[in-house]
Amino acid sequence: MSQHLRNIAIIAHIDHGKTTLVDALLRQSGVFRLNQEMTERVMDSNDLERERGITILSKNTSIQFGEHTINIVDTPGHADFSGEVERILDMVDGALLLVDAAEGPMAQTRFVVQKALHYGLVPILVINKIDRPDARAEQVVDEVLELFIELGANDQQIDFPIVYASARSGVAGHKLTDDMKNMQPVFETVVKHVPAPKGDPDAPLQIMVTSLDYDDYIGRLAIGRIKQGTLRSAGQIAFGSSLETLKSGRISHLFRFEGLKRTQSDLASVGDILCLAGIPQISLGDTITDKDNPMMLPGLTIDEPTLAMTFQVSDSPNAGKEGKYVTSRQLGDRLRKEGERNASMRLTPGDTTDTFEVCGRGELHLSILLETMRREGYELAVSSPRVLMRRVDGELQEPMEQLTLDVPEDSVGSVMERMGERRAEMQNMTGSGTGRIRLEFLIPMRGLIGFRSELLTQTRGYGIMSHLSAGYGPYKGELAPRNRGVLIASEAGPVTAYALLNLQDRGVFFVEPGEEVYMGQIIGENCRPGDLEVNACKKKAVNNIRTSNAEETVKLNVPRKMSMEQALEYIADDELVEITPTKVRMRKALLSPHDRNRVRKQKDKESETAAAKS
Ligand SMILES: Nc1nc2c(ncn2[C@@H]2O[C@H](COP(=O)(O)OP(=O)(O)OP(=O)(O)O)[C@@H](O)[C@H]2O)c(=O)[nH]1
Ligand SMILES: [Mg+2]
Repeated sequence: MSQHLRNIAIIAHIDHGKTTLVDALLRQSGVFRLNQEMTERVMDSNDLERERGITILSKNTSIQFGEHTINIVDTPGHADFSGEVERILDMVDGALLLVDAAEGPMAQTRFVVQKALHYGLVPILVINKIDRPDARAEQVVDEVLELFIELGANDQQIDFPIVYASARSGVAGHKLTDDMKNMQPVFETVVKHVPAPKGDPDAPLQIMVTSLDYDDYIGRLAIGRIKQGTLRSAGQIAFGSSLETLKSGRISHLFRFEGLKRTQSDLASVGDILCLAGIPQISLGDTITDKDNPMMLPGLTIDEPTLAMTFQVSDSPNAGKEGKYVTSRQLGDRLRKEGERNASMRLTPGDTTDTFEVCGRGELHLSILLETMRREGYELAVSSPRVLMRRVDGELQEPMEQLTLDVPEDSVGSVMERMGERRAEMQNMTGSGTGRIRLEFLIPMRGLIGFRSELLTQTRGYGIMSHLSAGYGPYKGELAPRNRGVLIASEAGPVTAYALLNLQDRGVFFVEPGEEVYMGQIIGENCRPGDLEVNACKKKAVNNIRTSNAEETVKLNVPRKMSMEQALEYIADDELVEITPTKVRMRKALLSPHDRNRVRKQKDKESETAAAKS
């Protein structure tokens, strides 16, 4: 059986078309009956993935090609999920490396190639999007070859097969000039070049748990591949991370992935990728093994979290009005449940019983959790993200990122200036002769927070950025704080057009007439440094001159609407983002001006005494 099995992962930089390629493969393998409608990017199955058009969780599927079964793992391309991709590679023997025919290899391409080489996978290069008018397929092949050489690939690895494709149109060919009709060349190349799984089916069982999932009815699910041995459902097994700590358990359900479904099975052997239920205490990186003759697999490396945020129940005057789950017990339970399946998330109790420290891999990783919770009906407040530093031999170190920017020529100057403020060091600058420049920097992760929206402003929407973890580096010193203060509501009530009109020259507003605000809420950006309290609820005194509300609204500037992510990046240390199922608001952590004054005075005093001492 296993000589007809192929296990592959699809890896690439973000948006190079991985999920679209899986679509085309599924469609052409007859998983869908002819009259069955198939949505686009069917593997991006959760709501958030569909809305954002990105893959967040890797997913398994399998396809029948003649007598061969091809297990496919679609992986996320965003750098925050690199750890997940790395674990997946432990499960496969080959990888389809997708590269956009116009963009060429990008930061994440480099990362996945490095890992694929490290795991000794057989790579197949798929030059995708050859239908793009700006496609430059041949040149991109050379660039990929250079990348392989630079990353130390051996002769055999450099000799990778190449397929040209337009995943969106569902066609591929071995040569650019081929008459392309379908995805057959991709299937053929996989079957021909990727080896069948090796391993002795009669040896003691070994499965490495590479992903976790959760099912409301059967509980925790462990996903992994059989390295050796044979597994029967309802069988007794042992599991754990070392021989000394092995526990015994019983598999209640054994599933395989088939098309888009999980199908129950009662026997599995070498190379099969499985989903197992019945072991609630199992963790990522555990080995599942024979209980009488246990044999361990080397553990997985799981990325350490780099970013922390404080989650707390909302205590604003709005608390409890918009959400379904509002207590700290509900919040704590939800976060603990998340910890069960979200491998790179870590949860610790905060300073008070109402706060929780949530650590994750990056801004996107944490904001996706927040967005998911918000949709489930949670109401909460969160602090701005803090980078987790570490101390090695007395030296303070911080996480660094390798940043690649692709910007129009005329914005290079202003972008470089912003990079300087954010303590980035330029490492490379190349022009493709098309009016766009590629810039590479090494930048502290702190400096990246909030940069995406700034880049879009600086480049009028034409800038592209991607980044990749570059480990830890020495602490780079303080970054300049936000250079503008905020406008804070001094009164509670509905915002009036009259008040906004009179306050317009103070700055930009985040609220519009009619919106309810509360004291201490951040309602705009001051055009000067320093915070300013304003009354945005003031009503017009009754007089003889009549102007209608509508007239005033016309003269108002358009408010700046912030998404949840923009708000998280925007807030300062003494501020919070309040998230409810219907709204995202920003607020001062201390709502009363009196409290804020007291804290400020105390801080001033402390720095005075510190200055006097030194
Ligand atoms: N022109 C063209 N566009 C394509 C092709 N394949 C995919 N796309 C488009 O590229 C975009 C990204 O495609 P996805 O399949 O979501 O890319 P992905 O690699 O799965 O992205 P992540 O999972 O977020 O890393 C979508 O808008 C696709 O429609 C292609 O062959 N030609
Ligand atoms: Mg995808």
